[in-house]
Amino acid sequence: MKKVLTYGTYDMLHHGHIRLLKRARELGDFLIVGLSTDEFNAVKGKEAFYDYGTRKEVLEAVKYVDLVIPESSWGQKPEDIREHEVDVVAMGSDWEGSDRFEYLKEYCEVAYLPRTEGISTTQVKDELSAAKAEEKP
Ligand code: C2G
Repeated sequence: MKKVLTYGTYDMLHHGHIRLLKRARELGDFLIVGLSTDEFNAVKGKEAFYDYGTRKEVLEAVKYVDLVIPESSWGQKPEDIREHEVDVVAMGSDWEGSDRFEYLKEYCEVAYLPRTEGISTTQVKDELSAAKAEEKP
């Protein structure tokens, strides 16, 4: 069984996330998602709209996802790879060449998949708040 591992915040799930998960899953037979905890999001300088439990519940309902584990530090990846016998770490191309991932080539394959353009959680939040502001009399 070829096991794939990816990481992310996965807040306010959108089609960019779904396409990434679909393509990551297609690299093997089993997809694990290291889901950033609320505390780790703070380390990443991100604040998710939904808490970890809610984001995990949503991800576990996605047919491409086989297992969700917490991502609570940058450095846990080699241990995750060993513990779950991961063959490929797959990330969106915005991470291509990043020190956060390149070193993992010592442990397993690292694949970067093209990001879906024109969608991001930040963009959705901004557009919603702008629309709300326009509504106000
Ligand atoms: N993504 C994508 N297309 C988008 C938006 C996101 O392909 N339009 C991908 C990202 O490249 C990433 C995944 O979806 O691989 C999850 O994105 P985020 O939730 O923004 O995750 P990120 O903040 O990049 O966290 O240790 C790594 C980090 O936890 C990654």
